[in-house]
This record gives sequence, structure tokens and C-alpha cells, in this order.
Amino acid sequence: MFGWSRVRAAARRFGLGAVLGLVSAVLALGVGRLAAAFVRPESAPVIAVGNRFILLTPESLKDFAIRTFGQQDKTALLVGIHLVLAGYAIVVGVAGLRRRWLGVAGVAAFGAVGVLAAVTGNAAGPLDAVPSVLAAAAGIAGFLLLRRLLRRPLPVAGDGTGRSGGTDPDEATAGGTGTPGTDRRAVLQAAGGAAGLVVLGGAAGTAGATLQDRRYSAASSRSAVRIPAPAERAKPVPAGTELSVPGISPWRTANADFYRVDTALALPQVPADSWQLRVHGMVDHPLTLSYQDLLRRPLIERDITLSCVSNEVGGHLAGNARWIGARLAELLREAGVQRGASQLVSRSADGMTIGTPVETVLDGRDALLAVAMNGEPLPIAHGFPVRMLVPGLYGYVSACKWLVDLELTTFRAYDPYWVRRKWSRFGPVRTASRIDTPKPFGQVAPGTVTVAGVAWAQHRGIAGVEVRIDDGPWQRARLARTVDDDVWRQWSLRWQGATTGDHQLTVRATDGTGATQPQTRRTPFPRGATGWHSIAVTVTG
Ligand SMILES: Nc1nc2c(c(=O)[nH]1)N[C@H]1C(S)=C(S)[C@@H](COP(=O)(O)O)O[C@H]1N2
Ligand SMILES: [Mo]
Repeated sequence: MFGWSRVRAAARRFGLGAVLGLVSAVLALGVGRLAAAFVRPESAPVIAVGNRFILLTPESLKDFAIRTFGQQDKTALLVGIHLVLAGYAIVVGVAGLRRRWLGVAGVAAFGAVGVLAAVTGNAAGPLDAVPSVLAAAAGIAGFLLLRRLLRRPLPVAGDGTGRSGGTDPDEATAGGTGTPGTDRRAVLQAAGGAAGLVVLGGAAGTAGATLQDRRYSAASSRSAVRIPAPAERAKPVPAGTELSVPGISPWRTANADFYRVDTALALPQVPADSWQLRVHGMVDHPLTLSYQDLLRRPLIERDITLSCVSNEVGGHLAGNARWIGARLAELLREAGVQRGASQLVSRSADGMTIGTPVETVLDGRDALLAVAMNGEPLPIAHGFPVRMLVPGLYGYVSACKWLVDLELTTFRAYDPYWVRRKWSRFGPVRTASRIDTPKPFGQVAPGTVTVAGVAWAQHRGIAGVEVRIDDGPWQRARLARTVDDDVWRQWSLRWQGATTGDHQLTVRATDGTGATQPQTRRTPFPRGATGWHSIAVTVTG
């Protein structure tokens, strides 16, 4: 009997401690979010810690996250941070219910981690510490208040002041004025206090989010933007560029479906009217450009396929869009690139740095400072107001989003973000081909099966695609027509005489230089995946 009451008391202490910790955490995060709306979005404790985490994670873990969670990697990270935080809050709450100083120290430690993450973040200043400090202060206040309320209906061992520490919880209640659980008023007060603090934290968080949208969102700036008609339209898209095969990737990727890869947990919000681009470093005439200056330049419209070095064989980190932008080469020539300048370093509003070979930008390809994507101003997630694009290079060495600074320098003098993380300094895209239909492990009817997909080798072009059924001979696929070598190409093959059973379909492409994709499987790190995309299908009928 005595044993049971102890277990019950322990369970109740745990439950109350958990409530104490979680409520304090909700209050702290809400206040942190609200304060961040006055400093900057990236200074909110959770965002700051998340961003720090992204910067510190080894490439292998990042690869794992992209593989496992795909485009949801950031959601997964935020969910993960909140789960860890919840666990921590429970521990602190349970410990703090017993010993007050443990609770205070626990919340303070949370604040310290937030401060550290915030002030060491990209483009951070000392003010970035404020939200975490206020969050911790609110958390401590909430903790102390709720602790008092919770300890009245159910006194537990030690009040943490050191005066009566160490007493057994059951003994302590025996010495109290009421029996535990019978003091209804105290129970109601505690429950009301907890609920009130949660509402307060929630309200602060919501107000913070709303305020942040109003103060920081570039959405209104984006909807006010009018992109002038380009001086040079996109090349006509020949009939037959897009095959009518169900299940194939559309030739043009809708903005909503375009893959997104970046390190930004909170999307950088850069209004067009305050945007400036500095061009400096090894140039004869450093210059600064406003958004209007950029729009006044002759704009060209181009279909360009963009792909990510992290794409696995058969993966979906590639897309094709119609972009409008100013010619980057012309701007650089106006600035006067000095002899010896080998690397163009682009910097974003969120502190990303990307290094591109100057000679590639100047070799006549359509390198752009892009302002529009598929007939709209750049979406915020894709770099509004201005991003860079260089056909033929992976995004990590060319496609800086939220671009604010261009510096001409040498490869010797500077290592940009990904290079510091051991990715290859140069990132020409590797030839890739993908089977879109049938789907992997899909079922198809016997007879004739249409196998189709896309292949890309930007700036070299796709000269051929072949498909192999099981260990059979390579069969030439039909290539869709194409605008030019900077866009991906659809292909299809009629697989005749498909017999019931399991089959393996494999694809490989040959680029415009005559080089066929190698069979050797290589991981995306450090210079892009290689190998043939192969899928298993079942023919049933
Ligand atoms: N500011 C910024 N620009 C960036 C990145 C980034 O993390 N931050 N990622 C690059 C990478 S790795 C790729 S593949 C492309 C992806 O562009 P998208 O998200 O528009 O598809 O953006 C590039 N530009
Ligand atoms: Mo990328």
C-alpha cells in the first residue's frame, strides 16, 4: 500500500513537473518570437539554433537529411528542435519542481544557447541576443509563478530554498493544511495559471508571426513589382518539345513544383525598393545598382534548367523554368574585370557565398541576374528580388539567391561556403537521365509499355538517350525536340513485348560532346552523382 502511494506521488510529481516545464517553454518561445519581430526573424531562438545547426552539420548528415526528408528537410529540422526542446523542458520542469534553482538554471541555459546561436549567425549583430534573453526572462518568470501555483495543491519535497529541502513528498503533505487533491481552489488556480501562461505564450508567438510578416515580409514588395517586357524574348519552343506521355515530368516546371535547396530556415525577406547590388573587388569601376537600375537594362528571357549537385541518381533536384534577367557578362564588362580575376563571388542577404569561374560567366552563355521566373517576379523562396543563374553549372557554384553583392577575386584568395565544406570548387553539371514513367516498383500491363523521362547536361546538350530492359541490348529512345543545350530534354521509348514478371529498366544519356554517362555509382559529394538510373517494375496481366 505504502509503495503504491509513493509510485503515485512520483508519477504526479513527474506530470506536474512536465506541465511546469512545457508551459514555461511555450511562454519563452512565444516571447522570443515576438521580440524577434522587432529585431529580425533570424534572431528568434528556435530559428537561430536551427540555422546554427545547419551551418554546423557535417555534409554527410545534410545529405542524409535531404535524402530522407527531401524538400521537407527544414520542417523535419524544426520538428526535431521542438521535440528536443520539449524533452529538455520536461527534464527542467521536473527538476525545477523540486529545486527551484535547477529550474531557473535550466531556463537560463536554454537562453544562453539561444544567445550564442543568434549572435554567431550569418549577418548577425549584438541585438540578435535580445529575443533569447527576453525569452529566458519570460520563461523564468513563468516557471516561478507556475511553480508556486503547482506546489500548493500538491506539496512536494523541498521548495528549493534550502530551508526545508529533502523532505519526503508524502511527509510534506501530511504536514500541510489539506490532503493532496482536495484543495479544489488551489487545483483550479494552478490549472488556470498554466492555461493562462500557455495562452499568453501562444498570443505572443502569434503576434510575433503577424508582426514579422508585416515588418519583414517582402511579399507586398513582390506583388508591387512590374517586370518590363524583355528586350529579347525566349527562343521559340519547337512543336514536339513536350511529349504527351502521362507521368513524364512537365517540360516546364511550375514555380510551386520547382525544387528548393538552401540553408535558410527563415526565408530572407528583401524588398525590391531597398535592394542594392554592389559590384566590386578586382574591377576598374566598382558600381552599385538599384532594382530599378537593373530593370532598366536590356532584359532577356531564357528557358534554363537548374539542377543541384546534391541530386541523387534518379532524384528530383532539377527543374526547368523560363527566366527573365539582365546579362551578367555585360554588367561585369561595364565594371571592367581586371586581369587575373578568376572567381566571381556572389553573396546573398542571408550571408551565403557562392564562387563561379569568371571565364564561364564571360564565355558567351546566358549568365543572368534573374528577376522573373515563369512569368512572375522571382518567388521569395527562389531568391526575390534577384538571383544569379549560369547555365551549365550546378546551383551551388552559380545560382545565388537573394543576391546582394558581387566581388571579383581569385580562387586562391577566397573559399566560398560550400568549398569550405569540401565540395568541389568547380561544379559543371554532370550528365543525368531519369525514368519518370513507369514509376519505380510500379505495375504495368503486358505488351507495349511507354518508358519516358528527362535527361539533362546543361550547356553541352543531350545527344542521345538509351534504355535497357533487364540485360538486353541498349535501345535508342526517341528524343523530344529542344530549344537549345541549356534545357533538359524529354525522351520516350516504346518497350514492346513486355512479358509478365519482374523487370529492370535502366537509362543512360549521351551529352553533346559524345560522352555517355558512366555506369560507376558516385555519391553527390563532392562533385555530383554519377551512375545509371535503374528501376524495377512488375508486368502483370
Ligand atoms: N542564398 C542562397 N542561394 C543559394 C543557395 C543557398 O543555400 N543560399 N543554394 C544554392 C543551391 S545548392 C542550389 S541547387 C540552388 C537552388 O535554387 P532553387 O532553390 O531556386 O531551386 O540555389 C543556390 N543558391
Ligand atoms: Mo545545390
